[in-house]
Amino acid sequence: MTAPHIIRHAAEYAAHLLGFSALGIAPAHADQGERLQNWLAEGQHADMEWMERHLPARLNPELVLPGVRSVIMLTYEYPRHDSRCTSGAVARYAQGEDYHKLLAAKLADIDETLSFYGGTQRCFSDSGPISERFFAAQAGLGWIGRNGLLIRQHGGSYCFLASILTTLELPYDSPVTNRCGNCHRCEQACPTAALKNGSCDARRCLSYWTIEAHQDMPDDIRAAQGNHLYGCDACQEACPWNTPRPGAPLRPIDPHLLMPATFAAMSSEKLSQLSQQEFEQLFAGTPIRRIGLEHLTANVRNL
Ligand code: B12
Ligand code: SF4
Ligand code: SF4
Repeated sequence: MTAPHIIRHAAEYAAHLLGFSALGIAPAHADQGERLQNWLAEGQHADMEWMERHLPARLNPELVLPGVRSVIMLTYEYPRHDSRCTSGAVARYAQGEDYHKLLAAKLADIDETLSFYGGTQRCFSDSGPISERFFAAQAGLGWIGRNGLLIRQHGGSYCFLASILTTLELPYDSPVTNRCGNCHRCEQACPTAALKNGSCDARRCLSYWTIEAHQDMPDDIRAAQGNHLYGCDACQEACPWNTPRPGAPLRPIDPHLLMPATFAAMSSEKLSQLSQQEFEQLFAGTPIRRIGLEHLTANVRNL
């Protein structure tokens, strides 16, 4: 049988070659506490009812992968630069191609490597019933900030998280110290006061209202929408850990995640008048395609 640290090394090597910026490992049965249940009980998930359905699996990874022992957590950088285009602000994570697809292909390669060592895996990136921020923190990749996001001391929060549940027993990492200190900048910067007690209330979050919601935006949220066309980065822009530090290593950004020039230069007038065919052509294979033309034009009209 191959020694666990050799398997870990093989996974790290594969992850590095595939462009992931860091890898950490947590025990699959780490105690998640009651934060998620409380958040759901308070209705903070708004109309994302799938979150209630996922609860048993979220709390018990055994239901997702019988025999699971370890959760490998990975970070993948997305663009850090200013997210405004001509028509409004698009969240940095959503500017280019759909990351679900991009990362699924990469995760499948690591899955194959681990299978070679006798593991059975399930892989996700924002696509499955697993608390990705919780496991990323347990795996020592960063801490959960007051904006609810996973923050790295040397890299901030502008990254996707991806997870691999595996039946292999691997060497585990330890959580790192929370470095938010007395800072509350994210809470102060949130346009809708959605942040409290270290988590975000989706009922007030612009990311929810401009992407996930299947209901009309309430007037008080609409009044605070500002130039947010799709998603919101305000609580990340305010975070000092997202300011590049002198001497910090430059992290290359996958060109697939950059915004195409045709979209970047498009006016809000043009965007609000797109035909279905033009919408499909412009946004095929991007996260924006997911919300559909009607939701996008409603967002544009509020700008
Ligand atoms: C639902 C969801 C949303 C919803 C709800 C947001 C929310 N409050 O979680 C909406 C649509 C609003 C949303 C918005 C955004 N999201 Co989102 N979202 C998710 C999703 C699918 C589930 C999150 C969830 O379960 N939330 C409920 C809360 C209660 O659970 P949790 O955040 O996992 O919290 C756990 C831990 O944080 C832990 N915990 C927290 N504090 C503490 C303290 C202690 C002591 C302990 C023990 C545990 C603990 O307890 C919780 C339960 O396990 C995850 C992917 C995933 N499967 O995890 C992506 C995810 C969290 N989203 C992500 C992103 C990028 C965003 C946005 C930045 C997008 C944007 N620019 O518009 C915003 C940021 C909003 C914010 N400030 O949180 C990334 C975060 C990457 C990162 N660096 O952290 C994720 C991980 C997707 C991914 N794979 O990359 N999101
Ligand atoms: S994403 Fe925007 S609206 Fe949501 S919590 Fe962060 S700053 Fe507030
Ligand atoms: S802005 Fe301040 S409080 Fe908020 S996550 Fe960043 S360091 Fe923590």
